[in-house]
Amino acid sequence: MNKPEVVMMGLGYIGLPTAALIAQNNTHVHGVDINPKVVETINAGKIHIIEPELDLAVANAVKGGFLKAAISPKKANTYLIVVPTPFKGKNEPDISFVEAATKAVLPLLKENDLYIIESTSPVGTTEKMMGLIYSQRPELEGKLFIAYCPERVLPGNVMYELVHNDRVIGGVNQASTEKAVAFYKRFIKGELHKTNARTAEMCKLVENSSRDVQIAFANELSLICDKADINVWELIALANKHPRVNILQPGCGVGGHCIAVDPYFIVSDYPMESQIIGKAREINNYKSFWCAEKVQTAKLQFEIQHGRKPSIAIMGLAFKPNIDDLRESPAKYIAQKVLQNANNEEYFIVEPNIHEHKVFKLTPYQDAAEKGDIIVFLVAHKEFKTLKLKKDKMVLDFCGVLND
Ligand code: SAJ
Repeated sequence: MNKPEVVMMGLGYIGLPTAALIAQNNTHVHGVDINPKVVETINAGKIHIIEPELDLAVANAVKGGFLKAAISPKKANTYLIVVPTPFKGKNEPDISFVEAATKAVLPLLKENDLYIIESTSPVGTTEKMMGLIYSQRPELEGKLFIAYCPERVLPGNVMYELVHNDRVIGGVNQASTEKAVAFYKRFIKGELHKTNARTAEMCKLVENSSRDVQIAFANELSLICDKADINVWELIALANKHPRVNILQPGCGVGGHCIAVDPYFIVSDYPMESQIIGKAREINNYKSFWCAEKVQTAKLQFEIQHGRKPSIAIMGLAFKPNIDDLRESPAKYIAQKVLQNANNEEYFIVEPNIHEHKVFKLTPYQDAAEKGDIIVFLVAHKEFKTLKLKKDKMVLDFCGVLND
């Protein structure tokens, strides 16, 4: 391959699609991942994650010679850091992957290079990495372009949103912002909004926190309505007829690797100020616990009414409707909790988007709905909306499947 123009540090859910997009535009990308299996898969023109249209994009980019993966970086002009930022200790962001990726590219940097972080990061991370770079390479001080540009793509629609979503781009100075904007302009059709690095970092955290807070409001309403004997979905639909009200949908909790995580990045740095953001996390976590308790109560009620143990259909394991992603899934957590409390009842576990699971024995959704005495809807998958349930079923609908 020609000398790469771009080094992509991290070939995961965001790094790989972004690398493929850049490569599709006839730009040589050297992708780096610490996992040799991932590197091998990509160099064979294949992918290790599930995302529509990504397989073709990667296959073409590799075949065309514009994308090559390796376990270590090479000299280039632009370095993108797209690695995970997990938790450590009690909900504190862990930027050690960002730091490790930065240390790996540090020796390769030269005057006029562009260094961009895309990983979701606590406010101040870009400045911190700039400090790290210049402490090791003092001769480059002020001669690099350094910026932060968060991704905003929705899993399942990544290839479209990568190109068409607006982006927020914040440099550590004006020149860095301009340089980063010029870079993204080559691949992105959405508008590119200029700001500084700290605001761009906070913007990403605030976008996901805002959604978390709004979902917490809907989940709180569902708890209130359960006590008040009101159908929460009907209530929300009616309230949303107001021209300035737009309440989201309650569910069995909030999952995924972004919305249930990013708010903690704010709470851990600004604990006194972020009261609503912190409380929203608590409410959304509590909702999953509450759902599991409701199943327990329903089991006891059934036994008292019918003089026998019920069979229970658990409908859905994914973290949101119509996907096969089970990571950080509240539905999976509830299923596990319900099974921990099992007392010789029969269980049917359903997830129409996956064929098999190493822990759960899966049952086709029609069979489970037919055989279960208690039907617990955890995820509003489209298949469940087609079910015609018999009248004698005890139904716990935590995600509004029956209210569409
Ligand atoms: N959920 C509800 N009720 C709702 C909407 C969602 O309970 O009304 C639940 C879902 O079931 C799921 C969770 O929230 O468990 C999150 O799902 P989601 O579809 O809201 O978001 P994600 O996690 O798939 O993607 C989010 C997006 N952020 C925003 O919409 C602000 C996406 O644009 C980000 O790029 C992504 O996080 C990310 O990577 O940060």
